Amino acid sequence: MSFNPSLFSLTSNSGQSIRGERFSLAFALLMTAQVNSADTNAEATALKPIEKGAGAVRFLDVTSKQPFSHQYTGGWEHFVGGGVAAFDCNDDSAPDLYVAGGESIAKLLVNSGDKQIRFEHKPHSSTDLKAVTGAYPIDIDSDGITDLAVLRAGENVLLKGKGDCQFERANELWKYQASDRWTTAFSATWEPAKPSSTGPTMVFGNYVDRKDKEGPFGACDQHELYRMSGGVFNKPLMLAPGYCTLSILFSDWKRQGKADLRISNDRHYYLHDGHDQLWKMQEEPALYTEAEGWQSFKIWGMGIASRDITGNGLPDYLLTSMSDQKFQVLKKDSQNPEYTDEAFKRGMIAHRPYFGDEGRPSTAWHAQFGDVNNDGLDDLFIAKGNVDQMPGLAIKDPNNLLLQDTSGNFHEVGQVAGIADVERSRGAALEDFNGDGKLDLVVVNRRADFRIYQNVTEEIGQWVGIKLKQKGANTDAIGAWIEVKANEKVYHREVSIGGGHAGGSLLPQHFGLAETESVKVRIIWPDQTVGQWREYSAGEVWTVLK
Ligand SMILES: [Ca+2]
Ligand SMILES: [Ca+2]
Ligand SMILES: [Ca+2]
Ligand SMILES: [Ca+2]
Repeated sequence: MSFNPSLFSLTSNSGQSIRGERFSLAFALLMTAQVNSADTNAEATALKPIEKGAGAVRFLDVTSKQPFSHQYTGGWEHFVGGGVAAFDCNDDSAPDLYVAGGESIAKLLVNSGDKQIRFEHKPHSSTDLKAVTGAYPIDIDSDGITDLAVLRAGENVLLKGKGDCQFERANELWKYQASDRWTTAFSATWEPAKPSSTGPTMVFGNYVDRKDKEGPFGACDQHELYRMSGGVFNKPLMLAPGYCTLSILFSDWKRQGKADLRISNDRHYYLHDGHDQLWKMQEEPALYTEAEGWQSFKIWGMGIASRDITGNGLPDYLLTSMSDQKFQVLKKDSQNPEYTDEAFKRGMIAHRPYFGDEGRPSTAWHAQFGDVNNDGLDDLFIAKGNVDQMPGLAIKDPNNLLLQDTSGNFHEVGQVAGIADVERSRGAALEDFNGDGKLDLVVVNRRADFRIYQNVTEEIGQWVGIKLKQKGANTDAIGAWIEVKANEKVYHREVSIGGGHAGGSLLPQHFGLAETESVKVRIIWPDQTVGQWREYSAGEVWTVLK
């Protein structure tokens, strides 16, 4: 195993230092409206889209400037999926992409690194795979080069990164025994109970069992958990029952020093018996029960976004669905997985199109938090789109961009910000693709063009990027917590792999800072070692090493 020594110096990437005036958002007041919510009482209040002030947030659609086009295509097996992985495959700090194509080939898109965002398809037989539903970046063999877990309707593929955006199939090398399932979800962790382990614990979440002749309804497949020993994967342990998941996430929900596995499930196929699940990770994983505080709930679970929005140092979870989204916040001081749903209260419910004459509810997929105006408050992107032609749900279903205000409430700005695509969106990545400190956006669409939006917001705050690297196993410090002191508060950020809809990012963590010019940063590493507070200047990406 070789390691790139250049990773082990404290570096600041040459990100351009930008200065922004702090701007205050003049939010429109609430207007009363009727909302279809199973979880809220009849007296409902909907948030009016912002038209003033927040109009400062602007994205430019640069799709037509790209030397390629791409669509997520196919029949029933590709009604779901359509994820994108964002990571850096050639170590030039410009994030690259691997985009699912369904019946079309998946594409590795290499970033030019220019200020004007531009990706180029790098064709190769190892990456131009068909039947891909999604992908997640992960350094499986801890050699400092990011690998890919590629999810498919059919055999999943592990691609070993070779550097310079070259990949080779590694199922055989790592003895990864893939099955012929319909995989739609992925998450990975490094389990602390396995100190001698050099590899990740990976779970592939499977959707409907296509071989069940009684299916598809009530024919949800099981999930496969792989642990590594001696550099190769063991035979998978099956996690059952499965309830047709579309998103799973290893997350340390109560800061116990290890992650458990949250599974969001699609009630469309499990019909009666299913619900969302939380697996307690141990040698033989076990489901949290109602007696342990896990409250059973049923949604059309499509995606998970996690972030500490409430500021209590614990992760909160946004779960996408049809109609209402969920936003789960752990009950105060609870040691059990007991959550309160605050989606409605905080304006994150996003249950139907916010323009047009559609009265029908929305269908939501990938969701991701990120501070698009660098005012120190994380905002929320949600990809929307009809499954295919479901008549009970909106056909022209615009994607959401919800800006957070200082009270922790969210307000729709998708249309004025220029990201309100009404195509059938699925996966997405909200990341800084041109290194200017402004989060950009890419969106995968089913039977419509893959979209690339450059964040061109002019009035924008300061920012900092934090990237973690550690020696030995788990090079990207998955399971670490980053703490950033700025704006008289502490931001807590869990570093994880999983969630989203069929895709995720492995990139520096972006923090919006408003006017703050320098921050103090401390890392709680995956082994629970607590680092020192160190000062970093804003406007750059910093690598913190252990
Ligand atoms: Ca790159
Ligand atoms: Ca690797
Ligand atoms: Ca913000
Ligand atoms: Ca940018």
